[in-house]
Formats: sequence, C-alpha cells, structure tokens
Amino acid sequence: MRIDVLSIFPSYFDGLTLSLLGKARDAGILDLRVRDLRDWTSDRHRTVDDTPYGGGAGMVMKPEPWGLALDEIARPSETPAAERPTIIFPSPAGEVFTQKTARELATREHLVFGCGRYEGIDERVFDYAADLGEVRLISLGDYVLNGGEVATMAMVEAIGRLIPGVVGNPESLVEESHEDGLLEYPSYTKPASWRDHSVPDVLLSGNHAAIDAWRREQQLERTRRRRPDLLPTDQSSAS
Ligand code: 6GU
Repeated sequence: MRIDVLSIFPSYFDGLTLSLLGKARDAGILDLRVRDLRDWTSDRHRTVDDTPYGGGAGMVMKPEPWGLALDEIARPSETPAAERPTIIFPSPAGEVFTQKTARELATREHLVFGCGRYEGIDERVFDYAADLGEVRLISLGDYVLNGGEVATMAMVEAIGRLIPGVVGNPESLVEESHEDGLLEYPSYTKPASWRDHSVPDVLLSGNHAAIDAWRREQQLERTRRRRPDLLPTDQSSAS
C-alpha cells in the first residue's frame, strides 16, 4: 500500500518510523511518504493561509498549494491498472472513523491524507480532489484538535496494522476490541497473586470451554457498562 501525507508539520510523522509500521516500511509492505505542503508554494514566505471571505475568526488554507500538491501526488498514475487514490481530509466535520472504516481503507492501493490547519481548507479543494479520486472527510470523534496531523497518525496506524504482514500474528487482530463489535476481555499474566489482587480462578483451571464462556461474558458485561451504544437495541422491550 502507498500512503501519502500532506502537512505543514511533516516532522509530526517521525513517530511512524518506529515499531510495527516502521518495520512494515522497511519490509516494503507500506510505502509511506510524508510531504511538506509548503513545497508547493512559490512566495518568499511560503504562505499556505489567508483571511476568510465573508469574515470570521481565523485563517483558511489557500487552495493553490493544495491543487499543485494533489496534481503531483494524486494524479492518475502512469500504471493503467492502478486504482484512483482515496483522498482523506481529517475533519471534525467528517464521518466518524471506526474499525469498519479502517478495514475498508486497508483494502485500498493508495491513500492520500491532506492535513488541514487553522479554521480549515478552502472548500473548493475538496471538489477539485473529487476529480482525482474518492474524497472522504473523516473525524476521529466529537472533540476538536488543532489540525489533521494527530488524526492522520491515528488513522494510518489503525489502517496500517490491518495490511497483511504488518502484524506478525494475524490471530491477534481477531481477538481485539471492536473486531467482533464488543470490547475485548481482560488479560492477565504471572504472578497469579499480586499485591492482594489475584487472577480469576477460571483462567487457572485449564478448562478451555469455561474460559471461553467467561471471556465472552466479560466482553458483554464491560460493553454493557462502558459502551452500551455498541450493543444492538433490544426490540423486545420497546414500548
Ligand atoms: Cl479528523 N480533525 C480535527 N481538527 N479535529 C478533530 C478530528 C479531526 N477528529 C476529531 N477532532
């Protein structure tokens, strides 16, 4: 998979060279390219923002650097078979990113992330990008960050670890929170008793059917308690 990131703070993404994703890059499974949006400016100050038409607080990202950058990065490739890129703009005004979104995007050949700052990007950039690929505005959740960089890092990590070969043991992908629509069960390791807290007896029993049943019940119980919104609504008790 190829992932291009456009940002005015490319050094934010240095962390993606660490750990699993760094290994995936070294192994050639993930071709991650981080680019500085200011490389597509031509004025002395490398300006990427301007005041908003109609007034209002803050600055808006100018369309011109985005247009030039997308022309270079998202333009249909010379390879005729290659699919059009999926162009993602992290935005608190977008659809909410979930494990389902990550699974869907992990099947793509080429993702482009456009990280906005300030009050946002000139709306025409999204229209223009739609001529080059599939455009998605995606939010991490209902809170506000200062820009798209942290959101992009979260999405690249969630997507990247689903690419075959990135996570060594594919079984560890299956047993996680959200993969089966429930929160994951609690995990314990040695010692069996630690500072007066002991590991639940069933996990020491060697009875695998009982362990499976206990883990399932724990998943349901903590999902009911912490994230009832994840459970199907009970039609039978509807008034
Ligand atoms: Cl994707 N961007 C910004 N700026 N804030 C956010 C967000 C994204 N998701 C949640 N808050």
